[in-house]
Amino acid sequence: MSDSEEEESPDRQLKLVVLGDGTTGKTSLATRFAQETFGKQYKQTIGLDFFLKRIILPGNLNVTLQVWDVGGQTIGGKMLDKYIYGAQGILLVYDITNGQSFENLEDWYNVVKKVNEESEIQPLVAVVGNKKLPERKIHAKWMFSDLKNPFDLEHMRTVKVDKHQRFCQENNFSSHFVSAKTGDSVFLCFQRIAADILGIKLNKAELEQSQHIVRAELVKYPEEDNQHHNISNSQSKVCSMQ
Ligand code: G3D
Ligand code: MG
Repeated sequence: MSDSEEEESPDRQLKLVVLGDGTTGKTSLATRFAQETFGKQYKQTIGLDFFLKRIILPGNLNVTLQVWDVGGQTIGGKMLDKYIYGAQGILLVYDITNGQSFENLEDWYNVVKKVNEESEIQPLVAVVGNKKLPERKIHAKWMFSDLKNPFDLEHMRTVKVDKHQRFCQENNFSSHFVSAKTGDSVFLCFQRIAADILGIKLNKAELEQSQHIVRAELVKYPEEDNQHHNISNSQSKVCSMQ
């Protein structure tokens, strides 16, 4: 495609809202997707927060995703309707080790239905099972191994996959399992949601590629170390390997 052709196709913008109980990992998920980071620099969300992230879907379609994090808003929260209003996609996030957070998705969905009661176009709803747990429990299981647990909290799962799938089928929701901590399937989740909203089909190769993005940190050493490392400045960069 030539430069001029590219300029002619404007970006599509989609508003996505991340809902669910506190501590299910909503902020971690949004941050992981939009900034490729996890934990640390995040503090309890106050007020209206959204991230912007541009992705490219098949057909060279540029899509800017507005990912809204509802922060500390609970069901019945005053601002919640304002967040949800106009969203093309809703992510209902629960923690796979916390059954109650799954049960409560029904109530979160009821809020979505209420906001969209009079709207002709309904948002796409995605159920996202995330995998959080206090670090010490992971350590108890993995402390004798040098390997990092690649499955996050799979071994602590209390919400059965069947139950999750049934909920999705009954309500026509799209179904996702992610780990905001390891980054597993996070990009894939957002990519599938965007593609579904826009009616774009992702082929198997595209789906697989998005699932297996492994990130590696490239450290650039200071000048005096250059004879060993042959790298010229001290900034760090991030690279994606697929
Ligand atoms: P919230 O925005 O839904 O309230 P947060 O949730 O994103 O603030 O996450 C709450 C806690 O869960 C954080 O732990 C965070 O690190 C952890 N968490 C989020 N996602 C995952 C995940 O995929 N796996 C694991 N193991 N933990 C996760 P802390 O201890 O920092 O409060
Ligand atoms: Mg939060």
